[in-house]
Amino acid sequence: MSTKSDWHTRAAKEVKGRDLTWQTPEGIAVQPLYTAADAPAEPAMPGFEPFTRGPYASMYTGRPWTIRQYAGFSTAEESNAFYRRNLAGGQKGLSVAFDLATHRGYDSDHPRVVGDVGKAGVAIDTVRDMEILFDQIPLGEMSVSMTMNGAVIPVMAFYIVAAERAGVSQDQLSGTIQNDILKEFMVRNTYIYPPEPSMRIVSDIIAYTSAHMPKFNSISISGYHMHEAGATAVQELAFTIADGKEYARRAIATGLDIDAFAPRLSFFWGIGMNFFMEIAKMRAARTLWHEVMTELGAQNPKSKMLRTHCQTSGVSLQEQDPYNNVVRTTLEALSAVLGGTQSLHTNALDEAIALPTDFSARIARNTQLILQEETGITNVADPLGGSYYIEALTAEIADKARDLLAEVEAAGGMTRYVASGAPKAAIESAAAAKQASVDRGETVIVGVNKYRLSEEAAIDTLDIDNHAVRASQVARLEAVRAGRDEAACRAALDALREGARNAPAPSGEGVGGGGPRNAADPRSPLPTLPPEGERANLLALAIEAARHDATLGEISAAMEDVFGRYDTVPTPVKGVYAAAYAGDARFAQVVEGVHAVARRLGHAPRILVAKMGQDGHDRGANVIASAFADMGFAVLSGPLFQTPEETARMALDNEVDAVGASSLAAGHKTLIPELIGHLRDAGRADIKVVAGGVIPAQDYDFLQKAGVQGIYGPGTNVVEAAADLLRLLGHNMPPAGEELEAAE
Ligand code: MLC
Ligand code: 5AD
Repeated sequence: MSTKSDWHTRAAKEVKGRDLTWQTPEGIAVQPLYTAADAPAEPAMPGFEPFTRGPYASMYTGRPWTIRQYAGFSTAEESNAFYRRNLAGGQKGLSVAFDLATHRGYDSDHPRVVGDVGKAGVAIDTVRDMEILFDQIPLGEMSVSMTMNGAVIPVMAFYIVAAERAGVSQDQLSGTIQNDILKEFMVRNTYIYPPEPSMRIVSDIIAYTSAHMPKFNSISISGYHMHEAGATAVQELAFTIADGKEYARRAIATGLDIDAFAPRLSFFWGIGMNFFMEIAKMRAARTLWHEVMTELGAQNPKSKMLRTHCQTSGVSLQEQDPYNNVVRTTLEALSAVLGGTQSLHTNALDEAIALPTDFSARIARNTQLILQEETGITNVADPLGGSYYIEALTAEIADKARDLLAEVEAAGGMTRYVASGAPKAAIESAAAAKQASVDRGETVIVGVNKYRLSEEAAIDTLDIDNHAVRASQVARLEAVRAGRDEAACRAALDALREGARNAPAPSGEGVGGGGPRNAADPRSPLPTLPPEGERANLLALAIEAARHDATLGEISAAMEDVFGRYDTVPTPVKGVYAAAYAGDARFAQVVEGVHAVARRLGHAPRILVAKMGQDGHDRGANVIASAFADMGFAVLSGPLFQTPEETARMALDNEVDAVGASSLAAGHKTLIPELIGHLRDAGRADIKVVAGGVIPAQDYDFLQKAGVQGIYGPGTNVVEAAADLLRLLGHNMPPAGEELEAAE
């Protein structure tokens, strides 16, 4: 019989001794062949502890995963109609995407959210909106996921009261609330309050649902957004499990019995293109969660059983040659399914450009229906169990994540680790390294950095008229306010404010706008909450306010009066991009160009990387800021959530030469022209304004007419974007490769 050593000899001959080891971004050296000697002992059966092979014994042979497409846009009426069309087309569970105004606790009539209402999700201001959103959808039967973290208290309250008005009591409601605030401070950025009161809110929701809503998952502990921000699989895995451990500890500290709430903790993974790694990640996660919950004293096996939702990766999808995205999503979905997911969202092919249309949503949904109903994949539980490679990779990724988990423990747990800024910086470094690898062509993306089409065909995309959405929301807000018992509503809001006061003493962490970075002393003791029975439950109080038709903005503001609102200023990582480009001629040429412009201006060209509106997607902005700084620009990173006027003021005060506006939440047509208007009014039309992010080609003309001088969509090479900016700043920058060829 042939041995592994025989194989090595033969393979080495075939490839003339070339090293076939694959070094992954996780630091795993993947071998070109795995055998029984590499795989750990046979794992336990699916449905048995530690659940590596899946939470349920029968897995998809008993019940396939839930096809749960995340969606929401415009008004409650329009989203409701979209949901009902999707359910008729074969979708099985609902998942609500709220707009960014709602996420950040603002009513649609608030002046800070003019560009955001109805854009990246549905606008919800009152219980009335929530009733319309679920009109004719039987909430006692349909499981509903709501992605809400910042404004989680009013949104849960609205959901419970809307169901109540439809005759469905809260104990019948099944579904999931995301309620995962720690990752918001790390990557997703839709927090409202500082970390400590935010953690109290998480605990209050766990306490409330475990007492009153036995079928409702109190949290969706999410790695997805870390994945999307550029985290490696090990970072996503370790930080997410560590977040889960932190939430469980907090809940225990308020006096809850672990087995009373842990069976309703759920997870959420991002699934990218590294096919086997993603499967191994999901299996390793179940193994590790079992370990963590055992360590915390859980007795009930259901407390130790990790159940998860997955979403295929948004960042892996491209604007160029967009039908390729159907293929990418199919592979990612297959990976999630072979990893044993309980629920799945498949992204639409127009992801890199806009929200899904009916057409693109249908293809995305059908991708799952075809996997479930045409391939036979659902007929065997954990079909990859026992694969030498999968089992070895599962063990290795789990080991690496254990090391990182130990680091988090040494730092005092995840709240403190997040406060130190360390995990955010680690993820940003991984993101910058990944971008450099794509820009250098080492990581191939078909149709983007290889096999690029000379001409792209346009596809139809969804455009939302946010002025019209805002007008209809404002009208409904006024009607609701006019029709309520004002005194009762005020009294309920006052009670909520009082309840918020009954909170742990602030530890000083970031209160007053400090930001989580370097704020907390990792050795300071955990703040002590009064036990659950002795303190007001914020969700219970908010339900009372919602019954009296208090709005989302009012409920959020009542708590903000006590907790304050939290701000952060990004501090991009340094040196990662330059290191990846060491010795690269084009990079050196751009650096030289920056020096030339600096000599002419008398200072390094100054650029403000700006985020306006409630769009907290900052991966792109951070990568740009980090890479441009490495190329010699003087980069100023603006705070998140600025109004156009605030951004203009910052540009003027700092005398920048250019503003780069990063937009990923569809606010660009409102916010960027406004910014340009403010610069012009100040007599500084000479400051160049460029835009980057998710901007559909059909908006280019509009933006250019408004004065935008460069637009850089997904798939832009960052070094070339810098070269382009140098051209705008008057430098005679040759196109890529030109001067180099001349020199050869
Ligand atoms: C399942 N069941 C079975 C079975 N499989 N019973 C017998 N045999 C089998 N093989 C039972 C379960 O026990 C359960 O009942 C019921 O069927 C449903 O199964 P489930 O596994 O709980 O699935 P589901 O209800 O879909 O719940 C999945 C979940 C949940 C636990 C992961 O948390 C969830 O739906 N999450 C979705 C989160 C989401 O959509 N997030 C979107 C984020 S988008 P019982 O009685 O035990 O309950 C985002 C993007 C952004 O965040 O904006 O940034
Ligand atoms: N509708 C559908 N999908 C959405 N996503 C975000 N908002 C919506 C929405 N309103 C998806 C995209 C994005 C990820 C975070 O969730 O795929 O990348």
